[in-house]
Amino acid sequence: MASIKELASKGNLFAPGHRACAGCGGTIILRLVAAAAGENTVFIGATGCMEVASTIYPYSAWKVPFLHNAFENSAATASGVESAYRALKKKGKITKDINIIAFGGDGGTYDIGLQSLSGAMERGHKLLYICYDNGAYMNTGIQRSSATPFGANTTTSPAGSVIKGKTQQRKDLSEIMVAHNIPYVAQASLFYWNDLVEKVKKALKVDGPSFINILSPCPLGWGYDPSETIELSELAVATHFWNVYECENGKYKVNIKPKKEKPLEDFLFKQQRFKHLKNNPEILEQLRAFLKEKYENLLKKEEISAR
Ligand SMILES: Cc1ncc(C[n+]2csc(CCOP(=O)(O)OP(=O)(O)O)c2C)c(N)n1
Ligand code: SF4
Ligand SMILES: [Mg+2]
Repeated sequence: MASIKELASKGNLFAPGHRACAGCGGTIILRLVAAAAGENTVFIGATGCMEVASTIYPYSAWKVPFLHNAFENSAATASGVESAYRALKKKGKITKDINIIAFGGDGGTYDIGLQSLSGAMERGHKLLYICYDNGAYMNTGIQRSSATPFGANTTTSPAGSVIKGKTQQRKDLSEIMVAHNIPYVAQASLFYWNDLVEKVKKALKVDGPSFINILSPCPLGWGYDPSETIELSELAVATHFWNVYECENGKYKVNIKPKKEKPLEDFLFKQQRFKHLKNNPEILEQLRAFLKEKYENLLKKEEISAR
């Protein structure tokens, strides 16, 4: 298990002074991922808040090599980096082991970069792809994505008299990644930082592609006080809004099974984006049923894996 001391000894490979909002979950994720991976790492970032806020020319928050990408192609670029690295290693021009980590937000991963991600995973490149999922296109003003939860208010799924927030349930990208038959797929939450760090280390050791989806609270887009990012990361798991699990070579393990389950409302009503659901119980119940089924299905898959 990782210790705080061990992580702190790595220094900040993702440095402070970037332009993200106070309390941004994405920056905490990147800092933890960078600390877990260490300095022999190349990061490849799709456009989105984490790229825009960390690399405003001529500044960079990255103390390791970072490749800026368009929205669509972070995984494609990472595939190229990995192929070049493999060739140079074969020729003896590179001797050290290097981690290749591509990342993107939910817009850049669930939607716009899905084709290049799918290709990279199917071709079997040895790289880790991290999705920081804040549930909307935050950088351009909170537009809905296929990761936006059912019922959430965004600027393109506005809660009003016509619709009551997003009218579709979220796409399950982690399960789409499992369907690629890659060696390692996981979901993580910031609150369980140790689990997150261990997952990054495990993913980087795998001989092939790996994917980790991390819930990324966003004070601006979710509408909550920046001091509550970590609390929301815990509540998301305790209410089964977000499940912390892994699928290693097709075998499922639910890493966090909350001892004290909490009502979904505890998570939802700390956020402005769900406040209209107080007056729309039928939408809340549809969301609750969807989440309940997801968690129960995961437990079933875990049980089958153990047989
Ligand atoms: C092809 C393309 N379309 C639109 C944009 C504008 N754009 C830049 S960042 C962004 C939102 C990114 O959303 P997401 O990937 O979820 O990351 P977040 O901003 O939420 O961190 C958009 C729409 C772009 N850069 N390229
Ligand atoms: S809008 Fe959200 S994701 Fe973007 S920097 Fe601010 S808190 Fe982070
Ligand atoms: Mg987003």
